[in-house]
Amino acid sequence: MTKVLYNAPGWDAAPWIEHFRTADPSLAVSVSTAPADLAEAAYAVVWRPEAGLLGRCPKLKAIFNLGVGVDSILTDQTIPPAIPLVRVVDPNMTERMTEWIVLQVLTHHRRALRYMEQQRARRWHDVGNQPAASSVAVGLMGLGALGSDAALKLKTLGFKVAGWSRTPRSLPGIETFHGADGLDRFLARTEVLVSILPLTPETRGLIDRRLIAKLKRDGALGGAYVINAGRGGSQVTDDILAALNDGTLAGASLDVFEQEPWPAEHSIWAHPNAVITPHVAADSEPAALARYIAGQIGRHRAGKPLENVVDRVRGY
Ligand code: NDP
Ligand code: OXD
Repeated sequence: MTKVLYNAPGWDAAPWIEHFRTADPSLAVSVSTAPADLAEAAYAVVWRPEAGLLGRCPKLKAIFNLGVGVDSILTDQTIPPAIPLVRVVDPNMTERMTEWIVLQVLTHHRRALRYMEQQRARRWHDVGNQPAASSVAVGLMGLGALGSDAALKLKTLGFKVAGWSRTPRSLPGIETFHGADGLDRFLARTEVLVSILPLTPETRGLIDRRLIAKLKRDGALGGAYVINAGRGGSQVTDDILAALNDGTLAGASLDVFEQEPWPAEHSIWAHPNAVITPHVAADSEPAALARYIAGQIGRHRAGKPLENVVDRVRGY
């Protein structure tokens, strides 16, 4: 049996353990953090693990994140740098994220918030200005596993799609920009900004008042919109709220926040042009991710290289 430590504070361990058993019965997955169990763990499967825990597992060969973003693990200085950290790249996760992003883009494009409000007031009124998707410029910050899938599906719906990444990327039918030099040109052509960036020192606080002011406000939609499903640390929520209040932004959809749960007393919850969801854009599904991780452990035991290993210097 191969000993695997499971640590995901706040999550129900039972379905994960059951799906790991189904995916590979030779994996003995345990939640025990007793010193004797930590001493024998060969692999760890974790989501926002207890600080310092992984540093107490001397036989660890690899760490598997049970979600995509690894920012909360990279802050733990006790993890030996030589242990590979693997992130999730799986169609199950990618498709969920694309659903959320497309839902938010269409919500603002088709004025769904206005129509829902009118429905509650039993008001029959065409709010007008229904531009074709082909005249609306959507821009994705982050063209990785998640951003590139959403970009291509938004393109299929007809939107004018562009993407911005750290290094040059090329995707069919998508205008691409990269690096600090490409950012202003990317923002100037973008009406609906979608961020699906990892949280790194470079992306922290990026979506602030100055960046928002650079978005295109005279496009087909007649205003600018911000959608963020990457990490809350990349946005300044108070700046987004101020921009919604003064009209610099016509709408926003936020799934992630600097602090989670986001405080109930913050005014953005009640803003009529904001959609707030509680970090649920793409949930980790135990069956799919246990299959993915068990497959990776199988590769590793067979002497093959692990896939989707995080570059700790780059931070994602
Ligand atoms: P990837 O690592 O595949 O892609 C990251 C993308 O961001 C790459 O295109 C990368 O550029 C770009 N990027 C990173 N740093 C910069 C920078 N400084 N400037 C410009 N571009 C940058 O990640 P995924 O697509 O798999 O996931 C992205 C993030 O989504 C996760 O890190 C996580 O935070 C978030 N997430 C949120 C979920 C939710 O439910 N809200 C669920 C799952 C993920 P390059 O291509 O040049 O490397
Ligand atoms: C994340 C995730 O990285 O839910 O946010 O996977």
